[in-house]
Amino acid sequence: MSGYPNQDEIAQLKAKIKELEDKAPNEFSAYLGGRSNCPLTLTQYIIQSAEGDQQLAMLMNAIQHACKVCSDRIQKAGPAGLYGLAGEQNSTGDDQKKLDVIADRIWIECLQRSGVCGLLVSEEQDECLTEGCKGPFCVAFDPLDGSSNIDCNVSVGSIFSVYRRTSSENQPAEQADILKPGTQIIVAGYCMYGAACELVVTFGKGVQRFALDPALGEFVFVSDMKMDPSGGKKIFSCNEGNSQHWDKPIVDFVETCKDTGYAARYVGSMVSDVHRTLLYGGIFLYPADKKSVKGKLRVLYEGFPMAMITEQAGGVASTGMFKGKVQRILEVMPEHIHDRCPIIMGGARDVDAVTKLYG
Ligand code: AHM
Repeated sequence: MSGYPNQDEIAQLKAKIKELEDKAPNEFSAYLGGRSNCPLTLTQYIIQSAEGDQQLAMLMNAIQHACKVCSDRIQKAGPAGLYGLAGEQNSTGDDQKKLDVIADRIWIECLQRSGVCGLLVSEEQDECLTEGCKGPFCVAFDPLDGSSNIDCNVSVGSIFSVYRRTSSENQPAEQADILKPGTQIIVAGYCMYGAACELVVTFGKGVQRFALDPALGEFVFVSDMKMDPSGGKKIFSCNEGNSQHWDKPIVDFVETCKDTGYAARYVGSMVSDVHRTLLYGGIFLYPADKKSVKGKLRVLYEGFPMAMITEQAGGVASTGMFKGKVQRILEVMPEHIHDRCPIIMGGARDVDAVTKLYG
């Protein structure tokens, strides 16, 4: 007896391996790889995508940690008494919910403690935060998007965009370091706190989708996000309650949708509505109107990151008619950190149909 398998035993082992490989996918298949070239966990993906930039990897790990902590607080919000108003108003005059305030604290603490952020812009803060901040990145974020849905356990999300500072790191960062077009964003993403907690991210080379495995505490790869080039499902998503204030092209487009068998879907949380649009197809609109000539949604931490993700997934993101011309969202020049812009995003089939109506 040599202790080594003989030729017959080796052949039997090979046959056994082949049999296992040929089996239909089961609940463990995702964890055993083989579906994509993407690494299995978000942490692995961050390390790979940072391409040796340790500070960028630190930043992205801080962001994924903020999302995990927010997800945990949202899950426990009911029994922990975290629903309802905090009693304050945020920078743009909205009443803050308790969870808005908690999510804001979580994001700020995670980003500051990463040690690599020179400047932060939060929807919940009037001014840029630079105190206690040092490092090459500027991050704009909406810690908890979808305020109206927070207290009724409907999906909400966090949205973020990351810029690399171009000014000297020896000086404190300034507002000008982040008031730049979206074309200069290096990483954008969102986390959806829905039936599952999902984090979607782009480093400017396609879009990847991860889901939080609560047992592991890890975001695990789900799929690449690529919009159906044909436009996908015929779905339009907007708050039609504002239609009396819309301009004619938007009114006409939505009427055409209704006349041509489109389904209406509107959660009222941008993260959820855009997530569905990317996965199923169709179009999401929050256009300008006569009441709000710049629209409702904010450029730096809503419009830009979602536009970058949409474009990276193969879609189109336009402002519609804005300041006298139809613009690509990513080319808008923000004048103020809480600036707003109109948003029309989704597949080319539908977004181009809207922009054509402006002549
Ligand atoms: P918020 O910043 O107060 O949460 O508002 C942002 C939300 C988006 O998530 C959503 O697309 C939109 O506002 C819904 O607005 P409306 O309630 O006017 O339809």
